[in-house]
Amino acid sequence: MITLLDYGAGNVRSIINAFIHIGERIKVARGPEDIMSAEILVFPGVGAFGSMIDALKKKGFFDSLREYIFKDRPFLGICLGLQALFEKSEESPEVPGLCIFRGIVRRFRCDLSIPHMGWNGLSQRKGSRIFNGLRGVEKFYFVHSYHVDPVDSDIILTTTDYGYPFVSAIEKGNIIAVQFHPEKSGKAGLRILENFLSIAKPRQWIFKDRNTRFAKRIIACLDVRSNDEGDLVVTKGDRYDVREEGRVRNLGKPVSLARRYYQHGADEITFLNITGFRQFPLRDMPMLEVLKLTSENVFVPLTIGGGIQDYTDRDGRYYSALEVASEYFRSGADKVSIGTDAVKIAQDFLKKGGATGKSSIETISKVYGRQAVVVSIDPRRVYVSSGRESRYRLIETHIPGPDGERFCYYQCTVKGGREGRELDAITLAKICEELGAGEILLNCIDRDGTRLGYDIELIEAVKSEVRIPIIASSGAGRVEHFLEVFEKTDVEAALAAGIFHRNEVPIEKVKEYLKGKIEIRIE
Ligand code: 1PR
Repeated sequence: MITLLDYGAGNVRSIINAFIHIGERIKVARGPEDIMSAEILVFPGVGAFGSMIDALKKKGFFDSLREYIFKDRPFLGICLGLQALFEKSEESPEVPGLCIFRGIVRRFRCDLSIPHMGWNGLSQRKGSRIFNGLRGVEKFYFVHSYHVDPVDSDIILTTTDYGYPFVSAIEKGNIIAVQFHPEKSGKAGLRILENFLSIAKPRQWIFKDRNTRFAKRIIACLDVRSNDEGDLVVTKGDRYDVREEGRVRNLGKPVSLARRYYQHGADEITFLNITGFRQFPLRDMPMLEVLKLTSENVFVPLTIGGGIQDYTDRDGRYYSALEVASEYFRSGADKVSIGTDAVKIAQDFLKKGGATGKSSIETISKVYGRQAVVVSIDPRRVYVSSGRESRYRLIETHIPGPDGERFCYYQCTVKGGREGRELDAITLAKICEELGAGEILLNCIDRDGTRLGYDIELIEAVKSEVRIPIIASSGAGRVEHFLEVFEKTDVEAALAAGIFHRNEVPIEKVKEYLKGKIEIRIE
């Protein structure tokens, strides 16, 4: 029986599901006594270092966890569960860690996008049972802005390259801790969990010493809403219009499509509840159910968007965006995506001349970490006649407007493109980054569903202004479009919907085509 330490800050459902999937029984530690009586303890940390340590102390876990680990009892730490073992973190310098190992947790200092979010390899420094049965080509899912820097190099199990080599796993006696998320790393990650439990397995040297390479991600997006019969379906718009002959297009069921994409090698799945802005999303229980069911069998990151904002219900009860997001995380989401509310927040920011500390972006990223907050932008191209004087960020375009205009900006919209706002996409992205967003999902209404390829000008313009990862979205029609967006821009991920749903270009075909041209994850 595995005991899981849950201090209440994130998606522990995934790790529970992963262990259940490999046939293990798991119980959640309710108090310090459960830690001391554990046969095997798993600590999947998420969020920010300081709030994690505070939560461990408040719940009475801190001292028993130290005692358990000092006794060299079987332990697996994941992500912050690795970082917690060290003396302190640059993320919260005033908060001491568990001090099991000497060393500190440092913020990445490199020119690449931070967080380090996506699939990367491992390079072993010593043999370990946890790599038994792997081939050495596998990649694992990372999502973090800080990494450990141990004083004692003997504990280092693997390093990974991101700007420079950083320590991505440690092992000492019965203590193993990894920076990546095995529960989100597909079949290879499940194998690591199995190996961790097989104490008797021989030590293997699979990931030979070498530089690791960060992969570009291919993301499948499922726009979900109720159809005219009231069933929750995956739909797909043409420039955001999801109706055909007056009826909502039905392209399949969310859970089974997500499973199919996982099997086909999707690096991530995104669900967008596209009518979520209309009603209180927590009343929309089917979306929570979709997440719960999906996370039982899909072991790559799951993002959910739609309706994430503060809300007061008919009885006057107020729900914060943080509460809404928490419910999604508890149901299996790894990230939440904020659309309409992000535009409102950015407009308030400009009006008031700064942050309030109260917005959904700030409150959710403070508790769950910035990597858990995606901002979904729904921009529409607006042409202007001259490149001079504008309150919007203009782009000189190679695709002239109807009257030969050579300049345009990308207007932000809300409510699924139904209403435009006086704000451009570049300004929105920059403000959201400043407020704590960890990633931008960059759609484009003009390209959505057209199969004409991604809007490279839009993507380049936004990418050059922010440091957080960008997911290019809207317009993929052929495998070549994925290559184009990765060659012409520095985006970290490309998302598509229609071509996957209609099976016109399956994910395997995209990966087959990109293999050898672009670094990608191959299972
Ligand atoms: O505003 O916080 O409630 O979030 C609503 C979310 O739903 C937003 O992320 C918004 O992008 C999305 N949304 C709202 N209405 C629509 C619609 O289509 N009518 N979907 C919509 C937007 C855009 C992409 C799409 C790509 C790829 N979908 O996610 O999947 O364009 O499509 P393609 O590969 O077929 O071209 P809030």
